[in-house]
Amino acid sequence: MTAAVGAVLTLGETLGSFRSHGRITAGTEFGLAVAGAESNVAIALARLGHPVAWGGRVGDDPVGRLVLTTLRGEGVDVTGAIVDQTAPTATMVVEDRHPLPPSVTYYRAGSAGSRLDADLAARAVAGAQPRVLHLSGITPALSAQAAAAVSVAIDAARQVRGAAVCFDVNYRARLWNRADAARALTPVAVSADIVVASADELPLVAEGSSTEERAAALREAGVSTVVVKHGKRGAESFGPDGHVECPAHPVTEVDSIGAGDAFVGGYLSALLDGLDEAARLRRGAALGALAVTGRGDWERLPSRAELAVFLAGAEEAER
Ligand code: KDG
Repeated sequence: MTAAVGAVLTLGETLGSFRSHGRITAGTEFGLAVAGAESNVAIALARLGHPVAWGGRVGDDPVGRLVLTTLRGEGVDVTGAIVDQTAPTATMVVEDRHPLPPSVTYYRAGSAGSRLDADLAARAVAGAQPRVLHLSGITPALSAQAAAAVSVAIDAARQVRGAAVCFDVNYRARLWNRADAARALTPVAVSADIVVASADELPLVAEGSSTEERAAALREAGVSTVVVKHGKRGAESFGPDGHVECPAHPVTEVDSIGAGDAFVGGYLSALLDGLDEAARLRRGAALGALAVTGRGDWERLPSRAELAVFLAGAEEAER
């Protein structure tokens, strides 16, 4: 099987996520799920019917097999993925500390995913000829090799006519410090077409004393659109359509992890559908809202039909 040409391509590390039922003590039960910022975006797009491929490395172990079967089952093309015979699939433990936010511990040093390499990246881009290449700032935090693969992927995407590069800053304080992240991520951000960040991530990749100034600095450096996520307060963007704002959907939040990736999936879906910036933000906000209504990063993401039901505000059971 070959990758779907013209699809969205995303590269990164996908992990086994062990989510505790309550605080962690002896005997606490865990649910195993599949997580990873880039594959969350891929699943969001696949559920909305877009052809999408994920590339990365998993170990030859049960969690690696779960990652691949889950992504395949969600309709994500994984032909560009490699099963590494000598490194394990990364895992993370998510401690449910309700009513406090969850706490995440990563087990990914030396993982298969951290061995993402330039060869895989170049081949995945050449095979997919993507309309959109989506990358996140998590990957360069994993290893020098993974950071180089990100640059190679962007260079390769530049050879694909009409391809857009989307970069979500996704700073993870448990992987590196802000100074190292800023040094590594700024060159990536300025070589992207779309930069997505929360307001507190934006200073990592742009100079300025306000969101407006930082967005302007990125646009002067060549970025077409800067999208700023404000969580429960919605999102805004700065781009060819000027300054566009969008409120969040009020929903009851169960689990906020994955909301940002869901937002990106919705935003890119509307972009691929040829919709304007306001509609891109609206679809992003809708997916972000739906993602937080249940446990797991992506399990609550909608199909097209479910998205329509949500946007119509339906309250009655369908029966
Ligand atoms: O955005 C959700 C991700 O944070 C989660 O799925 C795991 O990729 C992950 C990470 O590095 O935090």
